[in-house]
Amino acid sequence: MSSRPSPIPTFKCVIVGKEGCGKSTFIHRHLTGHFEQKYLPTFGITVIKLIFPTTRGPICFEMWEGGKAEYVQYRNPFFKNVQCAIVMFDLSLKDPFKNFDEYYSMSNMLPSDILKFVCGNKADQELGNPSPLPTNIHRCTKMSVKTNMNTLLPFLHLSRRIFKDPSLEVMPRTTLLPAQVEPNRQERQPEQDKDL
Ligand SMILES: Nc1nc2c(ncn2[C@@H]2O[C@H](COP(=O)(O)OP(=O)(O)O)[C@@H](O)[C@H]2O)c(=O)[nH]1
Ligand SMILES: [Mg+2]
Repeated sequence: MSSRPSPIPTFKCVIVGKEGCGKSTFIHRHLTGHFEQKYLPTFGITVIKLIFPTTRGPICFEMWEGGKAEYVQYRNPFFKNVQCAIVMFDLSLKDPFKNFDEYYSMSNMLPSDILKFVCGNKADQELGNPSPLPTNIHRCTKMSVKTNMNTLLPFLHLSRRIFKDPSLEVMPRTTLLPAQVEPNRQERQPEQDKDL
């Protein structure tokens, strides 16, 4: 009797925010564990699946990122069947929440019950006196993709809400990298022979 592994629960998650705020770098950080210093603007729509191990089993976030033109259009495939959203601001700007309504009100294009996580990236470069949070937003988590501060929190928060389990824990994806394998004795033999 063959037991097929059950499919990993997968959720479509859009990431929105002004160009240059760090959306691609955030996804790349989770994908590779590295910080990308170069700015490579996103054109069109990119979709990358990120699978995280959690205490409730693996969860997959299908991350949708659009270039500037993509997510401002109404009724486009970007927002179709979306289940959660990460709204990102750039704290290194003089006025990080300029155009706040533009990004936050994308919720008008999303179902009202969508799960959202709002974050301010580039906290490592935050200016001394940031502008206050707009009144219709209650919490904006500071993050730095560069220093890896709070980068797992969006997925922790969203997974806890999805599974309705406030004690759920998410492990970083890098723990999925294969463990370093010690070569067995036979494989080591030629190396040792050389020393004889
Ligand atoms: N200082 C700093 N720079 C960052 C951080 N996150 C991203 N960046 C830089 O911001 C630039 C734009 O990032 P990118 O992810 O392409 O922005 P996107 O247009 O929102 O996708 C790149 O040069 C990144 O290296 C961060 O946390 N701190
Ligand atoms: Mg990008």
